[in-house]
Amino acid sequence: MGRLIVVSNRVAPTQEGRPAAGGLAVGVLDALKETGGVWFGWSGETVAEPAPAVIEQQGSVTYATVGLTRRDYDQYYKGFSNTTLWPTFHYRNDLARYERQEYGGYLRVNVALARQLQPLIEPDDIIWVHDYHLIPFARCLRDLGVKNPIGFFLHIPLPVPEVLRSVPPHEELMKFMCHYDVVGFQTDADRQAFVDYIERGGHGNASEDGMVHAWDRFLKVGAYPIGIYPDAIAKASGQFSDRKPVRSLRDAMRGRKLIMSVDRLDYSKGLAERFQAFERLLQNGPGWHGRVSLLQIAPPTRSDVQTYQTIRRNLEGEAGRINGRFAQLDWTPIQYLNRKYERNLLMGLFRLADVGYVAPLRDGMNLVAKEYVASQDPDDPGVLVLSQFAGAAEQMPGALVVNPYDLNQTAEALERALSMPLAERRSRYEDMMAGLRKNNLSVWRDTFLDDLRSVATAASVTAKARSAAPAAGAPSSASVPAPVPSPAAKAKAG
Ligand code: GDG
Repeated sequence: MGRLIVVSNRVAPTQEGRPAAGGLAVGVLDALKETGGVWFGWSGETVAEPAPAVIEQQGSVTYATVGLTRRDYDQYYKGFSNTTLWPTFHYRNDLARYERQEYGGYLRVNVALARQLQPLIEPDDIIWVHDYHLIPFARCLRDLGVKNPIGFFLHIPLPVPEVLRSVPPHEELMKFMCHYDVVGFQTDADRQAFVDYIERGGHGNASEDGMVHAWDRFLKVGAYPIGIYPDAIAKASGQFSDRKPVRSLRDAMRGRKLIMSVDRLDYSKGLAERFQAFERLLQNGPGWHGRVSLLQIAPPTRSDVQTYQTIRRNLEGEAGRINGRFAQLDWTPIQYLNRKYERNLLMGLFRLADVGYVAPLRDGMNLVAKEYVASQDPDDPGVLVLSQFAGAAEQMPGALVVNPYDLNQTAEALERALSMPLAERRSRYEDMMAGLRKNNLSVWRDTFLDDLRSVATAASVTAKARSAAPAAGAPSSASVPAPVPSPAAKAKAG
């Protein structure tokens, strides 16, 4: 088996060989260790001049990181990736801005990163590219003559074609996607959005086995919902439930109920609506005054992007207003904390919470929903209230699913969760844990990589059959993906 090369915008910072724990980091690092390989991407540093990749070997894994110049960072990362693609893909066209120059920077950085990776690629490697920052990456590698199998996974939603078309270079971006051998989405709805774009735009068609033929390319397209390791999280939450910060919070609650949310501070997470639905609970149910608190942990991200500064100010205003309206001398309804906590401690805090409140306005998957459930005490589990617009809603039948724009419905779900009898809580928890175990993080990774390997094998078998018997007997392209020459090879052939 060849090595795995993972490419992501950020390479998770390593600490004695262990990256910061998050879905992508944990999942891909395991696979990298098994097969050996390379993790390539931005170091997170801005540099005065572009420089060759910094290579660091840890066991069988090579970390290769590069810095970005200020201009690259502004145009590629802050600009097109996070001010055009991120808001639009989360259905916030109102917050999106498109600048042609920034798109130019996005393409330039993709080309530059591909050039830096290319010398590290060996013939048997397979390459797995992650997320919206790197949509053109396969095309850039193909232009450099790279023939290895290349897969792409989009961690965020793909919007329906009508919304996607508001990004001016939408067609070029979708064409770039077709240069991958396998394209993976979080949910079936995202996969369908891609197929609709291709088919309704007259760019190609999809067959039932998940193969898409578009712009002279064949690729496999599928839904690969990202998971977690629920048993590892359950263990950590049990161990941390007695740590001092968790004990202090338990003592401070003095028997009150706790609703808990953890999100990066991002407008896609619907934090203002979340506060307002909690306000509605207090407004409609005076019996809850002094008996329930909302703990919102929201570490700031992308704080140099204007819209993130605005949302931060708004939320501070909302939390202050609601607390001002309802607080009593010995009770603060909303505890809003703008800081990051250690991961295992978060899991311990989740275990203490009666309700996990996960209400994004749009989310590719949302790992917090899964982590909250996995952290629960099986004998006395809490209840998950989950937005219908999180990818996780397709997978978590035991959650109370809400429309986060409907404040009354969300407030009613919170009330129901806070009052739910133990037997129902247990049964919902068990259903969800079974699903989390069945579709854990290894399943996500292995299903994707198996598909990438088999599409690549099918393509190479077809190529060999064609070169052995070019006139007759080659399998039909309807059943076996045809190898498609890279743009570089096409140019040579033409
Ligand atoms: C993207 C997609 C998709 C949060 N606060 C702290 C902390 N976290 C951890 C959580 C969780 C992760 O960060 C957040 O993951 P999410 O899935 O909830 O959301 P995004 O960051 O937007 O991730 C998303 C994901 O990619 C994976 O494909 O699910 O839809 O948007 O693991 O626990 N971790 C620590 N301290 C914190 O304060 N240590």
